[in-house]
Amino acid sequence: MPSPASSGPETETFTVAGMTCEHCVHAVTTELNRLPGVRAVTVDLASGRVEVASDAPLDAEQVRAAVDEAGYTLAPPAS
Ligand code: 9UX
Repeated sequence: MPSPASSGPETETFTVAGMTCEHCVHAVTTELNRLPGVRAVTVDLASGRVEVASDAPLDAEQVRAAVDEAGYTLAPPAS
């Protein structure tokens, strides 16, 4: 089972604006799951918080593009 020495599972949290129903959640989840290395996507509809677990750090522009593709807006990082 090959595993890169330097990178382990990463979890990053984003905020997505505009999601108002479970279909929105599904759209965002589906698009983010298409990104390379993504293992799991968890969306909290009420808060708009999106957790993405991946094999390596995500490229912010890819995340933005995926959220955009789904029809929503990635909020600026809170910190
Ligand atoms: Mo329905 Mo969720 O249009 O956007 S998918 S509210």
